[in-house]
Amino acid sequence: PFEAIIWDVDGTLADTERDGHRRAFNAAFAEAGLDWCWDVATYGELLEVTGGRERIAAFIAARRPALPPGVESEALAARLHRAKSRHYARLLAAGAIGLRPGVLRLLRAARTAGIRLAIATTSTPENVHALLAHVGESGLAEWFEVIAAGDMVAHKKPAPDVYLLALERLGLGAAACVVVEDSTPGLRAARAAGLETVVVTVNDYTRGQAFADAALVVDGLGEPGTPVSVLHGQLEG
Ligand code: XBP
Ligand code: MG
Repeated sequence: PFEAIIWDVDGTLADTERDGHRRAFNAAFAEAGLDWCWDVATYGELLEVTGGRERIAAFIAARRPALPPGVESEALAARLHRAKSRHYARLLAAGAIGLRPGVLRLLRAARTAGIRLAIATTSTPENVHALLAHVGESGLAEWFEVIAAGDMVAHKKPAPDVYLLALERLGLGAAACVVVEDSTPGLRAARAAGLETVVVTVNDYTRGQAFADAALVVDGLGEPGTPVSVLHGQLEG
């Protein structure tokens, strides 16, 4: 029987990328005196690389922006990413990002039904807590029994590691869980861990991606009275 829902965070619980992470990266670049600016379209391309530090390093490797003299790119990426995390926490504390419509209702319904909740994210536990602390539901982080994060495993999504860690900590097999994801790297990670996955498309970043391996693709979780479009579903019929 179905016992737990494992949630992705970025793009799934909340639409964090464009107005959260992207703005925090740009604030870190500006603070470091760099003239790099990730516009909305550029950031969409950079999202192919999961993990913020890895994303900065990949940007440096691919686009070869001017680096400060004598600075090594991995060290710069690590330093910029620490600053980015600080800016991201500040944006969240200012209330910049809320949960996606329907998420809170679904979480409440799951709890009422005795379904366990977990998180599997590429980002950090600190970022997850910063988000969940500022979306208007006190104690929300405690609703999740397990928070499995990218820095706890050897390989970030699309590798299955973070989902396998979530299963291990839940003490459940893949067949007892359903995943909610928003992106191709996330779907690949969940499927590689043997998990059935519902994909909720979120924005122009993920809407056009290939989700053939998903059990169900919907364009939102909706609220009562709001139609949800099923874009693609193997669970139908
Ligand atoms: C989300 C990510 C993250 C965020 C940045 O992937 O790739 O890298 O963009 O977070 P997913 P950090 O939703 O598939 O988990 O800067 O903390 O890495
Ligand atoms: Mg995501």
